[in-house]
Amino acid sequence: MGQESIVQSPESKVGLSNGPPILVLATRNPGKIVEISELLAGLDVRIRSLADYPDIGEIVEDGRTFAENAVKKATTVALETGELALADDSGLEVQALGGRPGILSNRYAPTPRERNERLLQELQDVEMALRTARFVCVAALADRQGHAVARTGFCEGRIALAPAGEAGFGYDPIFLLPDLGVTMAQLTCEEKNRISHRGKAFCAIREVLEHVLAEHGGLIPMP
Ligand code: ITT
Repeated sequence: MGQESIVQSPESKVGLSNGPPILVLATRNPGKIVEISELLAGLDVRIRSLADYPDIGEIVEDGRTFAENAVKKATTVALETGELALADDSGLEVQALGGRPGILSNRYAPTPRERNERLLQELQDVEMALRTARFVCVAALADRQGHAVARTGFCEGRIALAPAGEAGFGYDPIFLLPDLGVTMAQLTCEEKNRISHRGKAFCAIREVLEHVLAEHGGLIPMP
């Protein structure tokens, strides 16, 4: 992609581009933005999201895996903005459903409430011992040359019999953490980040990001 097609950030447009590097979160999911911002706290970067780049259109998630989709989202946004970009592709795998909804977690039903209702309906005859599930998250970091690195995190649990809790987003109210006896939606953001798939993936990608910022001038070294 040529320089002329780069979508500028608000500060680049008004000549305020000096300062810590910009890191664009390549997501439109507000729940993810809250959690990821907390996971990146203390880094010497200026965090932006796609809300700051309204010219970037929908990125079609046509990969076969979480990793393919995460890398596609991160590289697309890094190339279009000319900045470092960090993407998250994530979802819920339910063992009794052969891993569904998996990479289609966001398209399983039109709204989060309907997705949870559909899942509870599909599992209505499945006993608690067989309601095992895991959240998966792939975090991908891409640089302005389109090179990308990805890290994966998992969180094991079960699908509850009924929703509980108001915090978090998506499937959190029906994702039971058997050791704690609560759903993910009954944890604070800090508690969720300590044990979640996203917390694990972003803790690992944060190490890569720190290295890239300190040693490589914002570029990911080629293997
Ligand atoms: P972006 O692509 O803009 O990041 P998205 O919501 O479309 O946002 P995904 O394609 O990665 O993101 O879909 C992930 C879906 O999986 C998400 O919408 C939720 O339904 C579910 N999900 C992922 N992480 C979750 C979490 O921590 N808690 C609850 N549900 C989660």
